[in-house]
Amino acid sequence: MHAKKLTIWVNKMASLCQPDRVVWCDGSDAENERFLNELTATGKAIALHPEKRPRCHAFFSDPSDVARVEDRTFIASKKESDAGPTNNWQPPRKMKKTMLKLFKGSMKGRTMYVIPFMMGPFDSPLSKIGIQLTDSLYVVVNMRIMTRMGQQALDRLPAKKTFIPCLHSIGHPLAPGEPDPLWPAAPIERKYISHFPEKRLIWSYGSGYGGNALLGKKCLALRIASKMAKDEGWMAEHMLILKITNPEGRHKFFAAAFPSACGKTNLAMLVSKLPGWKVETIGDDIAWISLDQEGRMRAINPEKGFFGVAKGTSYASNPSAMRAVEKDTIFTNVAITDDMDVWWEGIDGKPPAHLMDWKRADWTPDKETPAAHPNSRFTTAITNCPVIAPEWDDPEGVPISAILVGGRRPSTIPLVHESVDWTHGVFMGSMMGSEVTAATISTMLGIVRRDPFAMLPFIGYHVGDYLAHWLEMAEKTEASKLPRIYYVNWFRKDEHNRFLWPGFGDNIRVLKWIFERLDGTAEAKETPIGYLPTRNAIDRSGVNIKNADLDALLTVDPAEWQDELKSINHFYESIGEKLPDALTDVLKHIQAQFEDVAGNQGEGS
Ligand code: GTP
Ligand code: SPV
Ligand code: MN
Repeated sequence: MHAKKLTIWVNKMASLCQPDRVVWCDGSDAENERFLNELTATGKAIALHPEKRPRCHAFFSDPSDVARVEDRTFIASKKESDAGPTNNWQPPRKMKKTMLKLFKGSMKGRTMYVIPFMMGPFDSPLSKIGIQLTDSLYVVVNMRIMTRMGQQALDRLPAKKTFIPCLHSIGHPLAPGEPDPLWPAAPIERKYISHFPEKRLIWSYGSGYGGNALLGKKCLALRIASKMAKDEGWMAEHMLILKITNPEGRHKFFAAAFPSACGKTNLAMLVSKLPGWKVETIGDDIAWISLDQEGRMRAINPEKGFFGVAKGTSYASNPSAMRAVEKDTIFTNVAITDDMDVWWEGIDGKPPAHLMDWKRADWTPDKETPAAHPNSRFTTAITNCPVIAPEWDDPEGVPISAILVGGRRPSTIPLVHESVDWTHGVFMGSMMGSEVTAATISTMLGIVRRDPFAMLPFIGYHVGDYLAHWLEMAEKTEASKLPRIYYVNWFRKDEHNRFLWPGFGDNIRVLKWIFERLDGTAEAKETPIGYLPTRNAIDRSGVNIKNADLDALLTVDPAEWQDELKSINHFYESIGEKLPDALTDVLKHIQAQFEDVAGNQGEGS
């Protein structure tokens, strides 16, 4: 029955896109090897040094196709009010009409690959099956790393009863004899990354890069899943999941929402600078969270691999990621050394005298452009990660004790602060801001934008309804069973633009404070914005962090916060009437507390 539905859909899409042939992928090693051989034979991929990077390949995208395109990402819900002010809305009929024209014959001269994949552990009740049709072999070999792909996913179809259809074309049909570019794609104005939330359907046209094309990731596991989660009472979030163990051997699980290129992969694989403390990885980008029978929030990682930022990754900053990419890895838009190894800005050591840059051109250190693209990425299996947690594939998921939110904020936001209750925690998530990074194509790079729970580009419905959903989740259980919410900021700077906090492995010092707050043993002081650590509550053993720097990191400056609260209020107004009143109440309460403090100071001194 379900198999029949699948065949009918595949045939229908094949007659629309008119590929020369249709290939069903089984996900086997042999098949993968065949695909990679084909990709290297056509020059699309470069095989790296067989001893230095065994079974690793490099790809280089077209310079117009290097990141997610938020301007070309659409939510085609029936009603505009269901997409809300933060999404590009299109009426579903119009969207379909536009895209049907583009898809018609879009795979001519190419192969259509059918990729069955599972998001989540095979036997988890929360897992979903997706079927992606694509004319990009690059997408196929990446989806094999990122998802549980192939026959095993197909075998679950009768049990799951349904699948999420994901149609993808790079939008570059070939006339007979026409040469195939190394990275075919459609021009920006013809790219469409479209979601039909009510139909649970994804249509993506014109891009072969990352979240635009690996449809299990942002399209399915966040935009469509967030809508399903809203309807069904669970949550799909842009969060890493980690396991933290203290020196006594007790552990907890934390989830953390940071915007793109703001440190999720790094925190998920943190190598502790504090003896006895240990972090292990469950996931680095997406968490699906539901309430268990006891009323606790449990999370699974729907993915099976990492599509991580290469730039800035080094043995010094993230040794576990470096070890994960030593073998069986795909690199995209990195630079290549003369001995066929990879290189990027921020990797260990000095730049070599000569490289091939991400545009496949000669590069020497005097060249003004970077050798690797700022959004260069590695695709590697989670099982390659040396610090993977044993629970990573547990169908039940792991119980979450703390949710961290954060982003790149050069000022205002302290190193860490704790919410007073769930509603205040949701306020923290709702007001998140961050400097825009290269993970999306944007003219706003470096400018702070509001990004609630790091989900701004990924909420498949109205942002006001999304925030209401966060509040509703709490009504289904007891307050004591909910994770506590913390706001962290590794990116605060001094007046010379220097990071005040060492970050990376030293972030364990903040995780330790959170762990001990949950145990009720760490000290905190109350401020208008929540609980902050006292200076001595942050463990500085084995590192030289000056008192003045730590004091600056823990400063809550009333003048800065006046501006912040104004800016949050402005953002809230843009959300409109669907914004829950409870969040405006928190905003007013914080405002009033600042006024109290100012009043008291005036009277007292
Ligand atoms: P996406 O995959 O785009 O969702 O990104 P991500 O949130 O996983 O970000 P990632 O961990 O890949 O980090 C992105 C960039 O932030 C890298 O260049 C890191 O070097 C830098 N970064 C990560 N953690 C820290 C930190 O603690 N301090 C500082 N200063 N930089 C960091
Ligand atoms: C992000 O941008 O948040 C990513 C990379 O994780 S992509 O898969 O392109 O969305
Ligand atoms: Mn991400």
